[in-house]
Amino acid sequence: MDHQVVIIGGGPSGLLLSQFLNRSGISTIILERSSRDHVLSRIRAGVLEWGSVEMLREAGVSARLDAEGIPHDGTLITDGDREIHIDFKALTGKQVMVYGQTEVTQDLYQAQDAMGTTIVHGVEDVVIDDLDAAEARVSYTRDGARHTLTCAYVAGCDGFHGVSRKTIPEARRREFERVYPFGWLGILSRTPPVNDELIYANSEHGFALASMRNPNLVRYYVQVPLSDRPEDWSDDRFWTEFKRRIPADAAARLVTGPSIEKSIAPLRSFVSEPLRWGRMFLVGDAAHIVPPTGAKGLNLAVSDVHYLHEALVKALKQGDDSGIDDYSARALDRIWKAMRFSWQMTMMLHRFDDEDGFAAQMRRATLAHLASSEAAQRDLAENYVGLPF
Ligand code: RFL
Ligand code: PHB
Repeated sequence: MDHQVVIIGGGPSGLLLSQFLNRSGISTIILERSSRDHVLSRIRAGVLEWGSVEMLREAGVSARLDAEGIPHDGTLITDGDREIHIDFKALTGKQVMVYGQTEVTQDLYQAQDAMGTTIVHGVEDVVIDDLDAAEARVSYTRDGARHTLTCAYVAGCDGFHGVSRKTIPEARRREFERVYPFGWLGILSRTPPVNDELIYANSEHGFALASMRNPNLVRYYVQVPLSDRPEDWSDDRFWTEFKRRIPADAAARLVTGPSIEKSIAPLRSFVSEPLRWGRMFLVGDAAHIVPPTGAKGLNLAVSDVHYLHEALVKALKQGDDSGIDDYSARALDRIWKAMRFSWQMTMMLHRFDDEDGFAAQMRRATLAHLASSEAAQRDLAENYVGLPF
């Protein structure tokens, strides 16, 4: 057998799984379609649950995270000029950490290099076979040559558009999906954050989010129609729209500047079951997508890795298959709770152009209840800081 575990995809899921497995003495190879520079150029997530921070510490990749990450004790949810402060620390005793996915990925690549693990970039046409045989087979093309590897297990960490999930016969997969009628336009700008904490803003003009990466780099978003393209949004148009959606006191102190990145992401909820198919396991975005409103995508990838690492160590080191038999059910239990939370946050905070009067009143009442009920705030805080693994 060439490797104990072949990992398809070198994003956060694949890298973190490889990091844990190699530290446990299990041999891996990562097959990644893109270049390292391309993987590191994706902006994406910004908020880590404390459980994710602890996982990264356990993986030995937290030196920079501990030095440069910004712990947040709470967040602001706003509805026009009404401000609802959700105090995570007081309500749950926990915090979250603001630290970009790009940084997490960079730290993981560096740690993998230091350990001397194998990461092959530029692979094409990955085909996964023999998942019900004694050894699984993974073939791929690189620089025009075809290669085949044998392994005990395959980890499908290749994101929503990867090949792993599609290797499971369609008739044996169950997919659940909700596509939302809008996207998020995000910009990065070298300006100071408008607020110490994130602002999730509902307004009559639609949703906006004020996030950050460091004291002089912000990540701001506005809800846009799915038909919009980044070229439709000049910086001026973005700032004008963003200001209209956040509370007036925040808009008055907002510092604007040129954007250094601008992109649009559609919003989707998606789960594919099961997460195990013979010798293959799905991890992270390969199996599930959440709308970014709850900041759960990367954090779910981390909890999947937690469950799968534990299961693979049991199977490969102790000959005990109970962990791999339970992986799908165990991970899905937590995934569905995060799905529910992300859906609820998305429904509560966005403008739905086609919504009827009743739906609009439900959204208003949800926000009014959140403003006046500590129990509702605690429920939100408990989910936002992350449910236990
Ligand atoms: P990734 O990051 O998509 O990585 C998959 C990797 O697999 C490679 N690949 C293949 N390799 C070989 N063969 C193939 N056939 C392949 N097909 C694909 C790809 O090149 C890629 O490198 O999935 P992974 O590792 O599961 O990580 C998931 C996270 O990236 C994702 O959940 C988060 O970014 C989601 N997300 C957020 N999550 C949070 O926890 N907190 C946040 O604040 C947050 N904000 C966000 C987000 C995602 C966003 N977008 C753009 C979707 C904000 C946004 C705007
Ligand atoms: C981000 O900083 O990119 C970010 C933060 C919180 C979210 C989504 C994205 O809910």
